[in-house]
Amino acid sequence: MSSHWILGPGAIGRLLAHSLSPVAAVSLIGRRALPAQQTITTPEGEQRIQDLSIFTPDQLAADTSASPAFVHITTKAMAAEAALGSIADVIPPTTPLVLWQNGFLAQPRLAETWPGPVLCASTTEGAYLTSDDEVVHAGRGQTLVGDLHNRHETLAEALAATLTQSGLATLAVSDIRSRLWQKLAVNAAINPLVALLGVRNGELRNEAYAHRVESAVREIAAIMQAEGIAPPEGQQGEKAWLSLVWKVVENTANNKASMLQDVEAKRPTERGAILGPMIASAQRNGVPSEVLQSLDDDIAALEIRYRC
Ligand code: KPL
Repeated sequence: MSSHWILGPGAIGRLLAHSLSPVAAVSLIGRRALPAQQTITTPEGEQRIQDLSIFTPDQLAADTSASPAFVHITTKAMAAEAALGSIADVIPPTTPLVLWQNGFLAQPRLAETWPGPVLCASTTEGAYLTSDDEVVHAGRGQTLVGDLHNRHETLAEALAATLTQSGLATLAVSDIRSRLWQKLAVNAAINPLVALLGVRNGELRNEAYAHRVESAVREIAAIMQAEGIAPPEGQQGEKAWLSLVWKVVENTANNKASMLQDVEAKRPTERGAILGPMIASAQRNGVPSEVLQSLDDDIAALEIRYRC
C-alpha cells in the first residue's frame, strides 16, 4: 500500500483523503487539529464516515513513520510553498510532490526549486466543506496529471492509476502546462469580475457585464498566443477563447466562483496566482494588459479594505 500525505485539509484535500483511504495509507496534514472522524457526502447523496489520520506538522515531526510515496499539496496557491516548508524537514528531498493549485504560480516555482519530481494536477471534481468534519463531493469530474517538463511520465501514470482506483477518474497527460494555462485563461476571465461585481457566474451574460468579459478575453487571447497555448478543442484565436469562457459561464451559471467566495469570507484571494502570471506574461511578451491590470488593482484594493 503506497503512502500519500495530503497537505491542506480544504475541500479537495479532504475529498482526496476520503477517496484514497481505502486504497492507500493516507495522512492528512493541516495547521490546526481536526476531528479524526470525518464524513463525506457523495454526489449520489450517500454519507460515508471514515476515521482519517490527521496531523499537524509538529505531530508529524514527532512521528517516525516511513516517508511518503507522494505528498499532495492542496492548499490555496499562495500558501503552497509555506505549507511544503512546514514539513520539508521530515521528508526526503526526493519525495514526489503533486500540486493541486489553481493558476500558475506555485507550479513553476516548486518545479524549479524542489529537487524531487513535481507533478501538477488539474481537476474538475467539485467539492465544498460544510464543517470541520464534513465535505460534500458535489459533482464528479476529471483530473489530469503530468509534470511541466515531461520527465516523469511513469510516475504520473502510476498516480493516475491509484487516483482512478480510488474513484477519482484521472488521466496522465503530456501537456499539463497547456492544460493549466487553459484553466487559468478561463479563471482570469471569470473570477476577478464576479468577485468585484458580487454576482454568480451566470450573471456575466447580462448586457451590463458581457462587454467586460469580452475585453478581458481580448487580452487573455493575445497572452495565450504569446505563450503558445491553443484553446482546447482545436479552434484558434480570440473567438475560440470567448466561446470557451461563455461555455464555462453557462455550465457554472449558478456557481459562486472561488474568488467571490474568498471575497465574501474576507480571505486573501488567488489574484496573485491567476492574474499575476497573466500580467507577468503580457509584460514579458509586450502584449497589452490594461484590463487585467485594472482588475488586479481593484481586487487588491478590495482586499486591503477588508483587511483593515
Ligand atoms: O474554476 C472556477 C472557480 O470558481 O474558480 C470557475 C470556472 C470560475 C467556476 O466557478
